[in-house]
Amino acid sequence: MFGLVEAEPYPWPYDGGFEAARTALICIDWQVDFCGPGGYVDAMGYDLKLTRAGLEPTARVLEAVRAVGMAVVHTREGHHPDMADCPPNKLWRSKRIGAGIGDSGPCGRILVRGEVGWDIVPEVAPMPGEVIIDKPGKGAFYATELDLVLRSQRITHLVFTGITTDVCVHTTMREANDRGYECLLLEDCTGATEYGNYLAALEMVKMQGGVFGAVASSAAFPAAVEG
Ligand code: C5J
Repeated sequence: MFGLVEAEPYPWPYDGGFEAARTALICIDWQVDFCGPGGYVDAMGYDLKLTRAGLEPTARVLEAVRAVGMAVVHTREGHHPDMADCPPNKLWRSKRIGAGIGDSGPCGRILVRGEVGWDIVPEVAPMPGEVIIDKPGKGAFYATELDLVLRSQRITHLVFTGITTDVCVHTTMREANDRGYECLLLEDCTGATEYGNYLAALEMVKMQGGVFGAVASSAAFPAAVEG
């Protein structure tokens, strides 16, 4: 049993401590399309420094949790090559801003499964045996086996890293919270396409006494795991 993590708005978790066997590190969408040159976020004209900022701290957290045998789950947002699982409104909006899902770019077809842009970047690449969840939406519980995988392993506590804070990380954390998982977001292991949205997303987790869980620095989390 590991002790409490120094977090806001309360020392995490609510139930006094956490076990490696009941906790998973969830790494959301660390894909070239969201943080690599020539990917989707780059095509939309955003500053990649913001979405790449969390890579180094996340790599350190991965090392710490793997050392104690904690489960690691990676997610990837993407669509089937025939786009049958891409809602027309999502497609239309992306094309409207000149970064059409399914269109060809420097990293292959944008947000399409199997393309270079859809791959997870090497800094935080999955290790053999780690679960990878492929999702068509923003939330990792929607239209995937994530809940079944977690419940089958009797996992009750989730620690989040990934991008983007205000979109796929937030959506998944909200979905997890509604399902009763006790959630922690590592603030330096995540980033958004706009810095103001990153800050706002952190605040939204913490408001109302921790409406979606708690937020901590990654420095506090490995300390808790190792301590
Ligand atoms: C977005 C994501 N931002 N992974 N996806 O479209 O947050």
